[in-house]
Amino acid sequence: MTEKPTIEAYEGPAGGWGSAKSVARHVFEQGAQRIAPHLHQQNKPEGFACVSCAWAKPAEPHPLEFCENGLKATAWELGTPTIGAEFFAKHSATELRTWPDHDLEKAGRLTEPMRFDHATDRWMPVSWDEAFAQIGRDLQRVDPHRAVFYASGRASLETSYLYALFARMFGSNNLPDSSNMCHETTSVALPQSIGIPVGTVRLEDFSTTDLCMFFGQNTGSNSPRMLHQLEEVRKREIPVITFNPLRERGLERFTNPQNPLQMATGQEIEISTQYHQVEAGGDLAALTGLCKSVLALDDAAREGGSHRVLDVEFIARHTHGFEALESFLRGTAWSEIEAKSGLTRAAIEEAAFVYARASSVLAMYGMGLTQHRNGVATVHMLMNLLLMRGNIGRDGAGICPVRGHSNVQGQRTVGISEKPELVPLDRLAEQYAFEPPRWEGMSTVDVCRAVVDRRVEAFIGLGGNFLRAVPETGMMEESWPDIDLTVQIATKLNRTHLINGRSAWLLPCRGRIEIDEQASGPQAVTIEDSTACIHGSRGVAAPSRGNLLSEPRIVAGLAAATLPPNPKIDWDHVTQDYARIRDLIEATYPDQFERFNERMWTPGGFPRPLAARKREWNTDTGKANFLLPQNAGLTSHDLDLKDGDLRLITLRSNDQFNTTIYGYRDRFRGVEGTRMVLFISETDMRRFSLSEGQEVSLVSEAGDGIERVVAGLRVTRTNIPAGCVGGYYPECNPLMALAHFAKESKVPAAKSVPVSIRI
Ligand SMILES: Nc1nc2c(c(=O)[nH]1)N[C@H]1C(S)=C(S)[C@@H](COP(=O)(O)OP(=O)(O)OC[C@H]3O[C@@H](n4cnc5c(=O)[nH]c(N)nc54)[C@H](O)[C@@H]3O)O[C@H]1N2
Ligand SMILES: Nc1nc2c(c(=O)[nH]1)N[C@H]1C(S)=C(S)[C@@H](COP(=O)(O)OP(=O)(O)OC[C@H]3O[C@@H](n4cnc5c(=O)[nH]c(N)nc54)[C@H](O)[C@@H]3O)O[C@H]1N2
Ligand SMILES: [Mo]
Repeated sequence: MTEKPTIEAYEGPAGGWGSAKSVARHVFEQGAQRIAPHLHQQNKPEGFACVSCAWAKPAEPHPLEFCENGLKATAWELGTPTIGAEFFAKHSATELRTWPDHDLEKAGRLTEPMRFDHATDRWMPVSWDEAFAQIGRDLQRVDPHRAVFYASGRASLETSYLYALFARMFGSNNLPDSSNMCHETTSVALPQSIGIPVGTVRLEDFSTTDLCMFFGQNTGSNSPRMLHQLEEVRKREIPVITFNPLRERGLERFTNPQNPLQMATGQEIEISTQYHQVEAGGDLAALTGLCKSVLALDDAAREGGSHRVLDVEFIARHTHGFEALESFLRGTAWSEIEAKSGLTRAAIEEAAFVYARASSVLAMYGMGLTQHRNGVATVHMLMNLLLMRGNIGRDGAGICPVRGHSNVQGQRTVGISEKPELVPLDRLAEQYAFEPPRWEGMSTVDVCRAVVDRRVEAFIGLGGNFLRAVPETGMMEESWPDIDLTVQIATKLNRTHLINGRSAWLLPCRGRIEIDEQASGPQAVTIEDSTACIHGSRGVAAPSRGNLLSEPRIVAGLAAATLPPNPKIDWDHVTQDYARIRDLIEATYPDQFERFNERMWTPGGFPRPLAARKREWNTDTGKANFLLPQNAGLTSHDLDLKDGDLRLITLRSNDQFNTTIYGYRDRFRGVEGTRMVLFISETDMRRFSLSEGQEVSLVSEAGDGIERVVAGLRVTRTNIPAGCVGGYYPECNPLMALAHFAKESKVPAAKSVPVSIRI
């Protein structure tokens, strides 16, 4: 299956020839004929929105507005292999469970709706009518409190809106989505700080900013098109400061594969001008140190009679809580900041000095902040840093949570949320003449807990690989077969489809890149990017072989079969022409989606109105709030480790999209042919007497007496702070205890899993 693993330092830049080669290989392996003609239509105003990351798509796109990983995603969706009745007659679920994630998806696109036959341990083809009718009958027997409507962030605004409506008409607010494992920390923290749940940065801000800061976001692998903006920023000699335990290549240097001169000459652009290898979970302390330094610089300016460093006018007019922050900062000792961040005072002051001199600052962050116990407090502290100098609501400044899936932000915008207070329920009640449920639904970790406690009767999955993506995968797989009804809407086979409820269905859908022909003609859909701009996306490739339906049709089919007829919505009619769904969205959210159908093809997308961009604050105080950590500890993990324990960061490689494993080449980290590695510092190798290449196990140290082990990890010497180790997600997910999540947002704390090494 895999070649002999090799691990050696990668000397090249991000992008460059390595990226070009990697792309060519994926296009070739997946079937070049079907893919190549469509590459130039990726992220173009009239083309399709990439199915990989959520980064913004510019109004004036580059000739080829895509990246290595976007191409892999396109190739993976459009690849020619398919799997149908023959494949499933040959392979039982028990057998397929022994296949690695990579091989399962690589087998090809699903081709027909299927029902799982427990007697023969196999998926069996059924008709769509039969599937809808039986699922509808099964669902009607389920208590809405015990039904879960999960979504992974790729589905369009149209699909997502219908899906949320279906769940609520069924009587359930159990609408968790992948952002519960991802940027939910942002969605909780930012409304408290600045009154909106999303970032304020737009693409144009990169042309006027004076400083870019990165906290725990791996641009080169996970949002590589942002390297275009960073290239431009660096050409203007704007500094970039990074906080990350690992030296991520895409944040160090970059060669633009679309720039012939750079490619020919091997010219590299330095990205980060300062790189701070903070400890895993050390950002809350590091940010506290940054804020403390800014205060000290302001003290010095005041004493010296020079220009203030704090934006006193902004603080007075627009904020609340500065005095409390000030006394917190003055009362926090540098010794504590240094101990908890793993950085020296001098290093933090060096970053603060550049920050204090920049007039407009952009702060980007990702899972390195959100997937921690104190993630919410950390995002608050980052916001505090920006607010101190009024770095919000003006050009070139703002906060930029870099989102994951291509429409994960949009799903929340159109009602996929377990939190009823975030959804305009009264308006829905009026629009569709029904009484929506008002109770608080389950988040992803709540669902996991409920599955383990046998409190879930039905699980519908709109995309995703739930059982691989969540924590506590061992216990989850054990409990899952006790669910009465499991339905998965998917493009490709994954492990979640091999562990099934009593009545189990697998419904294959078309992908966004494929032409979607309905009664009124070919359809387009819309998505929202990380900068809150809404884009149209039109399928361009012939649909994959087989008996596939589009996602809106599948959701409509399920809804029509399950719900009593409602004169206010004709599920079949609205999915004959998706413009009708957009009209419904506009009727529910008139401020956000004004003239939706007309504006959806605006080049660069049309921006949603965001109050904080105008310095209007929809918070409890009517101001932007400076907020302090609620508990005394200054770390993002707040779990004390026993001597000898380590903090495990679970990581994405450059050859995967979440649980979709494209291959075994993590080029930037020099790992090839395996994913079973343990990234560890030289210091810890000596401390535990380990040698390079040795195989060890990791044991979870969650302190609850449950034994969780991942074996067969190759010791790999890495430039990472002592005390922290790294391993790949999802291979390391069995180590994550369900109870170990961000306190206020319930995002699993995947970046600080307490572990020990067993030899
Ligand atoms: N190609 C590709 N693109 C993707 C994805 C993919 O899997 N593949 N996934 C998509 C999804 S759903 C998401 S959510 C995003 C995820 O994109 P990112 O937010 O970049 O998430 P990760 O790669 O999990 O980790 C980000 C970085 O956090 C650093 N880190 C870990 N712990 C800490 C810490 O305590 N402090 C700091 N400062 N840094 C830390 C890690 O070293 C890593 O560089 O990407 C999206 N885009
Ligand atoms: N340890 C650890 N765990 C993590 C993370 C981490 O950093 N560390 N990250 C978390 C994060 S941020 C996220 S977002 C989750 C996500 O984790 P996943 O659940 O893996 O997310 P997806 O990439 O959506 O799921 C992949 C599956 O979606 C299906 N699919 C692909 N395209 C489509 C489509 O167009 N329509 C439909 N219906 N299905 C499709 C395919 O069947 C594919 O197998 O994992 C989380 N889990
Ligand atoms: Mo994500």
